[in-house]
Amino acid sequence: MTVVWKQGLYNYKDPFSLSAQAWDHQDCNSTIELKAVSGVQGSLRTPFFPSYYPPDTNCTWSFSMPRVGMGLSLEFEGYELSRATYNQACTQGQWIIQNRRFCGTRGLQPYNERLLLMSTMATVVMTSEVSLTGPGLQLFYRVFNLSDPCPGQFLCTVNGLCVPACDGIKDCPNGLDERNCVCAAQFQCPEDSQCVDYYKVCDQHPDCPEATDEMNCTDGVQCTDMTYVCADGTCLKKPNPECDFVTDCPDASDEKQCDCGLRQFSSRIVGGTNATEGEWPWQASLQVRGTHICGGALISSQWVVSAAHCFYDDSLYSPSVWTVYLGKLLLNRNSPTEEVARVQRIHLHQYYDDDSHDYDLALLKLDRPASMLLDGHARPACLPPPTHLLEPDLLCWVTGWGALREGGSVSNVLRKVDVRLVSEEACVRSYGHLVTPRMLCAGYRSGNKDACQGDSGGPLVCQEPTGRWFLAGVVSWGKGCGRPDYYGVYTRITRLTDWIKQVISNP
Ligand code: 4AZ
Repeated sequence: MTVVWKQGLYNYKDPFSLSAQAWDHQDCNSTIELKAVSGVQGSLRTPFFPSYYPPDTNCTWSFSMPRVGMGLSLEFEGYELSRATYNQACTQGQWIIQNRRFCGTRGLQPYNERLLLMSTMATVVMTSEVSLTGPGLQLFYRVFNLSDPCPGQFLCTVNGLCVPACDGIKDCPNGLDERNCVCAAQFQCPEDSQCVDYYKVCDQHPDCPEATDEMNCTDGVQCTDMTYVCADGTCLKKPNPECDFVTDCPDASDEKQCDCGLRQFSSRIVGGTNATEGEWPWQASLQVRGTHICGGALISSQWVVSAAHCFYDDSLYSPSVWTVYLGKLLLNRNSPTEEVARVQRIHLHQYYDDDSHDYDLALLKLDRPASMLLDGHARPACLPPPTHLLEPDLLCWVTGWGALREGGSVSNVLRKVDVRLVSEEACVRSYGHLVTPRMLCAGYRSGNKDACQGDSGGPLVCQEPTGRWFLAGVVSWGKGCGRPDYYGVYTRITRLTDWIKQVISNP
């Protein structure tokens, strides 16, 4: 091995040291027998993953399919393939799949390569050029039915992902998942294709001509993106059945883990009013050296969600600089009900993009659990499942210590303001394509009521008829504060629930 050091454009003043270590060669060739089941069957990794793959890597993976009529889906995270022209060099890895050459590129989105196979064999080769290395790559594989690749969903051919269809959110970059919908974000009566609002389904009041919206409400139905999935896989037609004090799932899983979203007493926000003690028990103040920087929301005894952009600065991406206050009302006064915790770990969403604010979500693990005793003032908001319906016009609340007007300073007392959820269509009318499926808009066309600087990372919560509060969004961005025609933009929690659950369950 030869190592050459050259002085580049910059004058490095600091000396450096170089250490070298010999590694055993890691083999990465294998043959994989797939089964005819749904779900991820395994993963492929470049040698030394998650470390960089070595130069001159050459991995060949051979798959044998369970039968003809099945396709193979290769699922990448933050890496995508595109067909390579015949003389194109691939600087971030070259792939040869079924004799077609692809170049991989790192990005900030998920991507599936779907192989439509004629035979029961498939080979996937990954190579890197003799002198090039790169961050370790991992992909998950599964088989799919060629005749129904995305059961109950829509196949987005741009990126190979299965996305929710006709739910009012353009998940596919070309928007085809929301085209040709008989009912957009509404229930379709099977008898005459009339459209009915989802909240009118299974509400014991017939709306479809033959009352089909009230049928099968206590049985399992075909799963779609609008149906709640019980732990045993049964899907329910009744909207938002989770934690509503009625057992709906055969295994009762819809009423498990429901210690959330309730206040314990029975009984920079623009245009809002002062909050009262204990009114928003999930609200957190995230502080650095005694200064409030961002809001957060408690979702379990040891986890707070906030916005990724609060931690993006190098000096702030360090758990030790942060202090988390729970049960606080006034910033300048210690309250007997408040709890203080330090941060053990900061997880930023791996696809967070500082330019677009896409995937603006962070999870903070506290160094100790919040007490959440009956007299403690810290209580978690409910985390909505991905199928939780939040319809446009729903009245929700945003809270925080942020500025009272654009350009103002933070508030000393916690403030609250009501905002209405806004359809993606209306939000795109004000912001154009700056709005992604991971964003949710709320506010009013006339402006005035809004979140502002300092509210970032704080909760947007919506109350279910049962009285429980669910976390719908996290304050993310917006053009100014309270301006007419510019809504507040929030991170859409239901699109990131799976990520949150995955981080929390993998300590
Ligand atoms: C901010 O600068 C900010 N009006 C947060 C929310 C909004 C605007 C700015 C929404 O943190």
